[in-house]
Amino acid sequence: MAAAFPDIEKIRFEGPQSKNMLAFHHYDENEVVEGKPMREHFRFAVAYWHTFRGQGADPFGPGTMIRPWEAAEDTVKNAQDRAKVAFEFMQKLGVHFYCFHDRDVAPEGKTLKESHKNLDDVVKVLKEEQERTGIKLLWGTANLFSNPRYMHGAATSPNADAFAYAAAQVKKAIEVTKELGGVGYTFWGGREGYQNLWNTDIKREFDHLAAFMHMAVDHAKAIGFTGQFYFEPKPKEPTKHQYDFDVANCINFLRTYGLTDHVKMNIETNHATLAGHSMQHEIEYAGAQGFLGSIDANTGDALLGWDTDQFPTDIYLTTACMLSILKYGGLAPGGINFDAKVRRESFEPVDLFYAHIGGMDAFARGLKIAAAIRKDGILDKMLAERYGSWGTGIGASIEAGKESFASLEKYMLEKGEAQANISGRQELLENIINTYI
Ligand code: XUL
Ligand code: CO
Repeated sequence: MAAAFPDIEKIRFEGPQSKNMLAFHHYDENEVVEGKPMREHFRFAVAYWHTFRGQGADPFGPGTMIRPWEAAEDTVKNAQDRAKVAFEFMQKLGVHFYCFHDRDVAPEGKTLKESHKNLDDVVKVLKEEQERTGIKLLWGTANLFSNPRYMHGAATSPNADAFAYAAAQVKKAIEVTKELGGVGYTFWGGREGYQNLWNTDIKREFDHLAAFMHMAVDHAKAIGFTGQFYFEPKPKEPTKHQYDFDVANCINFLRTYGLTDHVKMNIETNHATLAGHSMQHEIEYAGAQGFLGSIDANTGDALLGWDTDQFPTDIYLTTACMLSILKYGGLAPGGINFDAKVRRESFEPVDLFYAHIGGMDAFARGLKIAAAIRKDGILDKMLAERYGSWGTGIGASIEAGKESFASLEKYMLEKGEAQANISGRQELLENIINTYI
């Protein structure tokens, strides 16, 4: 097969002064930060669905993308050729992981049997390409939302046959993820939610979703798949209300249904903002509760209300992400998957390179800035001061579990008034962060 990107050489690190925009200015995969090379901090992954299947269609018009390797018909042969294009792209970009849905990599057949076979035929090529390049699968997943059979949901469909079909699809998706040595498997509940409460039995749907995830965990055990499961929160789109609303909501679901030993969070930036949170909030919430797994890196547009999945270029955002990720000990075996698409007007193949290079450079800068902030210890120092009252005296005694309402009433009756508060210093802190950016 002829090269798909013949004019593009391997993307190299050239440093901040370089004017070459097909080079990294900040991402040097071998640069060691906090004792680890950048490539290990990030474990960047390309999202097969956006980068190799995104056509740029929107509700107002069809796709615009020029992708010379695409044939008129979605055949297994074309899917196999596309897989080779994907690996050429990832190798030239210098990314070491990718993620896919079953239906991104291989066409859905007329029957489940045919779909399984199509998938196996493409997985064969993916495996060869992985061996040839050393690129690995960060996580696999199943598309349980495109086919009309899933119009009411998959694991939460009122139609038991839709549930059964989804189970068969996920069984196969976990098996091919294992076959490819995938280090994770993600659940994103494409249509697991509701549009209307008058026709919805919420309790039953939650029970079904939990039963479905338990079946996945059981099957993984049965076949010896030891990868990490992830649950990816998103509050809305396509349904009005998704059951996997945000990190807090997902953790509550996992706890309620006894799934906490098996599933961590895969947190996506644009989903966080759709939920009215920042990405930093979501990472912190997951990290604080021991559920930080992996992230889907992208960004929304502050002026548009929907899931635009743009590539992240905002250094302030990546700095906040990396500060929290470093704080909780990193992402491995998870990573940073660019669940992001080039915009409809960026229709040439080279735009795929610019997009990923920009995202990787933005995270590299975020990492370096976060490491510098941590090295100076300024945030830690201010936190220690703010919580100083818990280090000694009554605070230390409460934290040690030695106090009660009665003892605290006695303490306060004797003391008379709480000690004076200290300033929150938000403006100072924001200014300090800006001195590093
Ligand atoms: C959808 C989304 C998905 C998941 C994988 O918004 O983020 O692509 O990441 O199913
Ligand atoms: Co995602």
